[in-house]
Amino acid sequence: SDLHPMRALFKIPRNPPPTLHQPELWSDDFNDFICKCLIKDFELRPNVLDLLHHVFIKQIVGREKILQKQLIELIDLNQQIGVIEKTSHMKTQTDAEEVDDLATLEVLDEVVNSELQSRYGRDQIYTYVGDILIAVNPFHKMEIYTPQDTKMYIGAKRTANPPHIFAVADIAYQSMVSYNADQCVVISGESGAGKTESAHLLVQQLTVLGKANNRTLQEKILLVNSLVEAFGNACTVINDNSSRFGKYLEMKFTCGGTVVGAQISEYLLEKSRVIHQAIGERNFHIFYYIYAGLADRKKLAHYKLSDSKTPKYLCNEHIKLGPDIVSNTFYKEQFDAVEQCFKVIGFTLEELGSVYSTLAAILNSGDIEFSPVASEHQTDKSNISNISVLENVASLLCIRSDELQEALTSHCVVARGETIVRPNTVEKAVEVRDAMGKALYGRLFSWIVNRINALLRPDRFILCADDKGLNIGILDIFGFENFKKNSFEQLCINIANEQIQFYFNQHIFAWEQDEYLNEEVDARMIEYEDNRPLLDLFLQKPMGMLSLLDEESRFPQATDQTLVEKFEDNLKTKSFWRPKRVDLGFGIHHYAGKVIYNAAGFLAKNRETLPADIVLLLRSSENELIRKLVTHPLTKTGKVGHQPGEPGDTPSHPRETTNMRTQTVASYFRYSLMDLLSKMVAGQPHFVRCIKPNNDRHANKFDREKVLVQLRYTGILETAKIRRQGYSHRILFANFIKRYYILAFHAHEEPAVTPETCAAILEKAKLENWAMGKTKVFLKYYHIEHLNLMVQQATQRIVLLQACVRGWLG
Ligand code: AD9
Ligand code: MG
Repeated sequence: SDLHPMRALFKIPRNPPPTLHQPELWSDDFNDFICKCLIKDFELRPNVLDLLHHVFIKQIVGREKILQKQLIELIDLNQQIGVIEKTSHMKTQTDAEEVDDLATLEVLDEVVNSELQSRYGRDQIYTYVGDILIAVNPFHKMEIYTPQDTKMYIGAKRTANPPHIFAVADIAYQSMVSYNADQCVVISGESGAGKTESAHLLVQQLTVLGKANNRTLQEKILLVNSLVEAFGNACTVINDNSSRFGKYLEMKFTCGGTVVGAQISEYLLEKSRVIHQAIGERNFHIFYYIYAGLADRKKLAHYKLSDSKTPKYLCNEHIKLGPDIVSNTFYKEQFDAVEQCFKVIGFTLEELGSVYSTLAAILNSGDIEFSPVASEHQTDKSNISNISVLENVASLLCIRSDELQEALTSHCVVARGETIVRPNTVEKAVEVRDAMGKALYGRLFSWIVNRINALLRPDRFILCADDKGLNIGILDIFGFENFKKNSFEQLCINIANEQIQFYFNQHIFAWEQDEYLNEEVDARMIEYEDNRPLLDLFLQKPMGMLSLLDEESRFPQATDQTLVEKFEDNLKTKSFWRPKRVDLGFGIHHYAGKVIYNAAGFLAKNRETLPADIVLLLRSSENELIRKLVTHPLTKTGKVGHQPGEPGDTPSHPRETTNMRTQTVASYFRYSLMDLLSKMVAGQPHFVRCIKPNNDRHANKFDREKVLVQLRYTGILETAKIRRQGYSHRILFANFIKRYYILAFHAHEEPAVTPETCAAILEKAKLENWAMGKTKVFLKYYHIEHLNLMVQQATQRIVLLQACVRGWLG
């Protein structure tokens, strides 16, 4: 070919010397030229130049072996003196102005706080603490998520760019590909701190990194979050788009790193919101969207909804939404967007129709009213006072209205082998009605998630035989909550956060320090707040709070009052107390602060009984979706193993039975939590800690006190300390040598697996502050980055030089 590879590589002028195969005839000018190119592109040291001259001038065709040998020497020499010298200046302390990594600072509460504050003032919302990313919510749109930013963070050295969430995506992705290992990103922070936004940004960057070769798949994955959030998020007093469920999104990749699918797991949807919202709060977004959207399409009548009378479940006496829901253009647009998501992801029109009917049935059911019927037998009976509403619900659910009426106003009891029908009081009938609404919604949500999973499950044929595929999981749960009034929902949410904090502590402190002891590495131990006793308080069996709650829920005579007394009698710890003058109140000192709970309604919420009569009736529905919702166990599959350091024990698999009594919310909650942990423990974790800079959701407002509290309870200061003093990476000798020997040995050598070999590599790389254990090398997070970069550069050079050799040899 007329374009010589070497010429292509080094942009050699078109007119080369007369004979390329006779380098001894090359002009001095040309030799100089080549040398300059090589110096420029390879950054060769001057003493390598002599050798190079030699290679060019003295070699002749036919002596390839010698040429090769000399080139290997050249590569080694180049690596050993050139590259290493240049890149070994480790960044230990940055300018005082710009501290991207707090682990480089002398750590003091106030120093860290001030640093975050001044960065925040400059709109630098991201900061590292070692390998952990802190994200301070900017509360305004930032221009740092553009396609250019996306590009800038792909495969870049971390110190090359300002800290960013995209860098976390990159490191997770690169680690997955280079170590062939699953990864997980754990995002934590209190409600409104920015977890969900961060999760979106991670998915966005990962779809680019995953080179989704198929546009539709990329689009689908990006829409998953929006879709599930329309159903699982709601406006609370803290956050207009608050997650009311926990979400673990796994992106699936081939071993080569191409994204091939996604799977979501949902945890603990706050179903009680369907029937009741606290002061100043709203129902799940989707209800407003569908109400406005259907009104816009003149479809309200079809779904038995009225545009003048707002469904009760959407009326919070404290928010006067009323008729303006139907004319709300934002809601209408959102409805169109949700429908679009459904369609792109692959739901059929028929399925969509059923989803809308189910939602409409739930909204209508909230308007069913009951009135007491006086009876001769002193038992209270109830009647439905607005039969037309009942008929609407029945028709939307495709069941018979007389049967629905019966199931709502009476119940069957089996006594001595006989089935007896007993009437329901008004109170009981309302309870059944609400239980049906909650159950339908919860199951609809799970069904949507399962359906998405079926549609986005990676095609088996994409993954080759021995390629089981890899994944990156992103955990975004509801954040820690402390309202004026806290109920069972807050307790569950806060326990989940407690568990995530425990997981963080395990990774950052406990396991790391245990290993120092085992490996006899001398490292200063860091004190940290261990929340294990608190987890035990909640999860231990049989005396933990959830077990006590379950036990009490089994007694028909129990009341919320007897429940708190049971707590008081059994939970003997400083973290639990009974505040005086608060009826049914109890306090818990969580890792993130003190919360006063009110036990009113705990037992009912925990029992969450959906009567068998309702289940059986819904199973007779002519609508396939409705039948599916009550027939198929929508529980998660997969074995839950015992985790190291995990409190409590392995939960049993939840079973759905017709009377549902066996499965309490608390036991399902415990099961879910363990299921989640088992998924997370399988991957190498990356942590993102979101910080809320103020309670007013104001941009540019940094409330020092507020931030300090979060820094304290999340253990950021201790994290900074351990990241500075500790060793975040611990690699077995053999693995370390296999990966990095090239930095100190010849390519064809096989150095012995000994600590000495490891030390030789580290010394060659001019790294300091590492430690040698009994079986592992202990490294700081920045050592790894540095070593990886060196290997990458060395391989690049080898590839280039090999290309040259091939060129020279024709
Ligand atoms: V909750 O526990 O689900 O109630 P999150 O998820 O922690 O909470 P979310 O991500 O929903 O909070 O963020 C709250 C609001 O902060 C968002 O609606 C945005 O208005 C705002 N936010 C958060 N992160 C960013 C960001 N990176 N850029 C701009 C942001 N705005
Ligand atoms: Mg959220």
